[in-house]
This record gives sequence, structure tokens and C-alpha cells, in this order.
Amino acid sequence: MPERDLPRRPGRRVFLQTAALGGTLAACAKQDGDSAADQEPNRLGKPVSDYGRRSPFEKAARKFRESKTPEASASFTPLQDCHGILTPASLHFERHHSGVPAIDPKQHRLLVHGLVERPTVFTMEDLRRMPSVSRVHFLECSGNSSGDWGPQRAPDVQRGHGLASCSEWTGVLLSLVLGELGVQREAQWVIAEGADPCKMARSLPRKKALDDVLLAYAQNGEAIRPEQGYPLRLVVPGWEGNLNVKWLHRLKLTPEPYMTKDETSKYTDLLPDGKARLFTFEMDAKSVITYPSGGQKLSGPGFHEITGLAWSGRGRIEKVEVSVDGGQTWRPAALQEPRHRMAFTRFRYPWQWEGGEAVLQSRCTDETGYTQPALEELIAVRGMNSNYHNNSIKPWKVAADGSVEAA
Ligand SMILES: Nc1nc2c(c(=O)[nH]1)N[C@H]1C(S)=C(S)[C@@H](COP(=O)(O)O)O[C@H]1N2
Ligand SMILES: [Mo]
Repeated sequence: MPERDLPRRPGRRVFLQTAALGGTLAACAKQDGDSAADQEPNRLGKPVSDYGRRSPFEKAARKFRESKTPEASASFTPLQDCHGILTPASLHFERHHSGVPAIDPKQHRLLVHGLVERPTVFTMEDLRRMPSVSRVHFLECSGNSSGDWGPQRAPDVQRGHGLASCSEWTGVLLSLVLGELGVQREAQWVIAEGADPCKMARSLPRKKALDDVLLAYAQNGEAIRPEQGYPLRLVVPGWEGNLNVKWLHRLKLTPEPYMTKDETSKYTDLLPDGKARLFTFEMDAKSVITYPSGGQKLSGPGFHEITGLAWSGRGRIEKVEVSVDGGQTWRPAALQEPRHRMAFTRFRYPWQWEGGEAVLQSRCTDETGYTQPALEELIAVRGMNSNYHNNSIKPWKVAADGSVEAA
């Protein structure tokens, strides 16, 4: 990059003096200067269109493993390419156990029955007529980061942490619907069932059902995508992804949980003493640096903004600390406002990279005072027999040439 093209002014902010960023600015300035001559000012651009598309220069995409059964697979959000706290619906991670059903919203029904005074069948129109709310919440598969328990590490933040996304969800509070139908005293659980062939079903305790659970029909301002459960899904704020039943068609109020396959043979954690944890609903506080992260390469020494995401299933993120020296010292990062409860929180930390090796990591604390553990601390409590709920601190190693990999 022709650095000499940069106009030199005294007192320039230090991050503009770095070779890499300076070079980029110089290139932009040059292009801007030339653009009037290069572009025909009278050539018209594209006309208006009925549904937006991103620029053809943008390539961010979900990743997935090649599989013989792609209908029972998962795709990962490219967290390294996402900005702010919202995940575009087109990049929201996917986890389907039997593919994406094609559902006509006019034909779709939600049956609410069991221990209620007035069992009712709702159409989508019925639900859309009811008072609505919009809430920003993350969704995380409890299998996220499961590859990081052992010595083998996911090579990048997308495959290591990309089974988590964050959206603004709009719908009706389940508490409102249940209040209308009259919940009987013996009803302690709500069984939620999806309309896909695997009949995904999970038991939800009454207390949570009457708290903040949503019957959601919209995501980031438009109808929920088929992959996310169109036309109706349960959003259970902060609780493991699996409970957020998609293509929701039935809720049954019962005195006991159903002990379905997805809360017994799956989504339980075998502990070192041979007992298994059941109903591990809440997602523990977790954070990860998305830049610089595995597979990326720093353009050169000087200023870099370390940035990443933090979230907790128990409420708001109160603090994120960053270490750039392998965990010897920790300093607070700036948190983007507003900080929603059970939502991604963006953190940022200014860093001068001197050019040597460095190990970068983040750790977060939520409003309950819980702090994200190191992997060794987590293994000391939970052992190595279980896959789910790995919320450990994630270190990234920067090499002297600027390349980044999992530490
Ligand atoms: N009906 C139904 N609901 C479902 C699933 C499913 O396969 N079928 N997968 C669950 C799992 S394991 C997760 S992690 C989330 C994933 O939601 P997403 O695909 O919108 O990211 O949906 C949950 N709800
Ligand atoms: Mo999941």
C-alpha cells in the first residue's frame, strides 16, 4: 500500500497512524477522488425491487457438516461476520431433527388442552389478533461448543460457537393465552410439541410458562423463517435451544413432565459419579471473541478493536473482561447498550498489537453475579462424559505473523 499517499497531519489519533489501517484509508481516499471521473454520473442504477438482497460482494454464509442425513443436521451462524447484536434471519443457525416442514399458515392450528378450563384450538389469525410483544433474545443449542471439551478444538468461532444467534421475536405471551384458558391448580407442566415428523416434544415447568415464554410468529420484523419454525414457535428466553419448539402445534398442561426422548436419552448430562443431570434448562453465561478469532489474520501491528459477544440464560450481562496476555491480567471491555436480558451483548476492547505472540480471551459476568469459568474449572465439576452446556472461556492464539488459531 502506498503509505506516502496519506496526508500527514500532526496530532492524528494513534489508531490512524498504524500502517495497515493507514494503507486502507489511503486506498479509499484515492478511489473517492477518482470515482467522479471513473463512474458515468448519468448512468442509472438498479430500479426498485420487491424484496431486498445483499450486495453481491458480501459472502457471509452458514456452514454445515456434509451429512448423509442433512434433514437431521445443524448449520452454524458466521459470528465472525455479524455486527452488533442481531443475527439476520438468513444467517440464524439451524438445528432440525427431521427437516423443515412446509406449513400453510392458513391450515396451521395450535391446540391447547389438558388441565385447562377451556381447551381451545387457535388459528394463526386468532393468535395475531391478541396483544403482542417484541423481545430481543438469544437462542443457543446446548450442544454449542461441544467439540471444545477435549483436546481437539473447533478451528473457528463459527464452528465452535455458531449454534447461537440472537433475534427480536414478536408474538403473544404464553401467560396471556394460558390466563384466558384458565390453568387448573394441578397443572405443573406444559408439554410443547412440534408438527415436524420427529414430533419434538419438551416439558416446560409451569412457572416459566407463566413468566416470559413467547408464542412467536415473527423474527427481526418479518414472519419467522421456515427454518426457524414458521408459522409458530415457542421462544423460551435463556433456556436451552431444544425447548424452543418449532412448528408448534400442541400444548398440553399436565401434573408431571412427560420424560420425552429429548429430555431423557438426549439433553441430559452424565456426571463423573454416574448420575445424570436432567432438565438443565438455563444456558450459563458465556462469551467469545469474534475478532480476532480462529482462521483470521491480523493485517499488521498497531490498533485492532477486539470485539465479541456475551450472553446469559439468567438475565443481563453486567461485565465482560478481556485478557490479551494469556489470562494473567484482565481489563473491562465496553458493553454496547441497550443490554437486553437473555440477549447477545456486544463488547469492544481497544488493543495495540505490538506484533508478537498473544493469547486473547474474554470472560463475562451476569446480573446474578455468576462468572464464566475456565475449561479446567468446568471439567472439575462436570467431568468429560457429557456433551452439552460447555460455556467455558475461549482462548485464541495470535501468532507473530498475525494468524489466529484456537489455543
Ligand atoms: N419441532 C422442532 N423444534 C425444534 C427442533 C426440531 O428439530 N423440531 N430442534 C430444536 C433444537 S435442538 C434447537 S437447538 C432449536 C434450533 O432452533 P433454530 O433452528 O431456529 O436455530 O430448535 C429446537 N426446536
Ligand atoms: Mo439443540
